[in-house]
Amino acid sequence: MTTEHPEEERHPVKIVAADVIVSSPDRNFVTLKITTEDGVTGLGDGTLNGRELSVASYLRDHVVPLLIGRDAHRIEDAWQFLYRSAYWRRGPVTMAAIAAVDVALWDIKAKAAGMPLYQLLGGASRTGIMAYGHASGRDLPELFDSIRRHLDEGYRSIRVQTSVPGINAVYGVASQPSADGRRYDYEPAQRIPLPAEEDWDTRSYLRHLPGVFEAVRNEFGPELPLLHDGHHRMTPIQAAKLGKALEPYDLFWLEDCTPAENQEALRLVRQHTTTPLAIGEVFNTVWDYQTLIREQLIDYVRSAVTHTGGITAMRKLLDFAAQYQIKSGIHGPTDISPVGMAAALHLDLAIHNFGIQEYMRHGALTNEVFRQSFTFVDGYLHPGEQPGLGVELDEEAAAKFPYVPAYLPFNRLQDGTVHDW
Ligand code: EZ4
Ligand code: CO
Repeated sequence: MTTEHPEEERHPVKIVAADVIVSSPDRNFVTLKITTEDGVTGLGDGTLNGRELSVASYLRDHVVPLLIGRDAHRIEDAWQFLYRSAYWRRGPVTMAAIAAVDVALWDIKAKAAGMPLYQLLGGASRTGIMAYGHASGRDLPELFDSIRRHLDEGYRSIRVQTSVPGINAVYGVASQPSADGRRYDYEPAQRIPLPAEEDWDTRSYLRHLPGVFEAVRNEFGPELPLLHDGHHRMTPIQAAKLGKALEPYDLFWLEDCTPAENQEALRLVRQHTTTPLAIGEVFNTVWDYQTLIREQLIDYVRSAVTHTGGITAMRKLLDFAAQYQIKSGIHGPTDISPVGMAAALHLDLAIHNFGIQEYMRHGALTNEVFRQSFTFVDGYLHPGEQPGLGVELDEEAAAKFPYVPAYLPFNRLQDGTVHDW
């Protein structure tokens, strides 16, 4: 038996630099690059759509000074230190900043091990990651074309969003006019100085949507997994009514049917419908799911690695969910950078309770700034076999695209009342 503490034999690998890079190729991204004394670098994503500079400041002004000199390999300790030592816990800005650090440290650890990150998370539990794409249309012919295009691209699961008669601008519809002249769909943040005002009427939406799903099922048959995003707009009883009305069309999930910071609302929805429920893209900790998971009020966890404290926190959240047969549906819009997306893919591949992964393609400029190793073949994603996350940041390219103010839209009802967007 040795009397020496093994800790004394292991040399820490010190963090010598942490740089916050804000770049706006097709949209704004906040990237953290951590460098160790032996020259290994890791990337983390801290992008928070429409509030990017708050995370950049949180990192630059308050987190980077705490990182210098720390041991890059003590990831759990860094996570707990950043979460607990701030005293002020949770919130999207804080948790995106912690996520950026956490993912960058996992990238470093996996590079140091010479392995793709998923290997450190237990290795692959499957051969590929089922992705869903976003089809949309202002009317049925346009929607059908969009679904066909996605099927041609290889997608095997499709989210369906549609315009609603009497409403001018509805979330998720690619071809409707956008205030900044760009394609409007999954890139709803617009590069304009004030948030665009959109209109909403839940009764019109509830009347229109079941007919659209009926038409889609008639056209594309019973097998294709179909998803829909309610984007937080319904009351519990409205959501219950929609879930019931959609039951004949066998949805894979109905997402964000209510603004779920009131977790108990889902109890009411659940009593009325067997349509599977997905929630949580705006959540940022496991606590936001406590009632939802324990009482089995949802079927899919929608958190993003980028907004929920990184790999470390997501792993715990998804392991908790697994005890209740609740699966992952990790948020993957374009406002998650390729770095955040890669982190999600490594986790998707490793966890047992994988459900589905949202996948929207980034623009060409984004792919110039972030060089990626993931693949998308026949509807399945794979993070690739490069050591670490498999993403490299071209800092020269990033510097060509300075931050551009951009805001998500907001909703008003017909009488002028601000509504959930
Ligand atoms: O509107 O990420 O399911 N996906 C979504 C996204 C969100 C954006 C907001 O930044 O709801 O498109
Ligand atoms: Co959503």
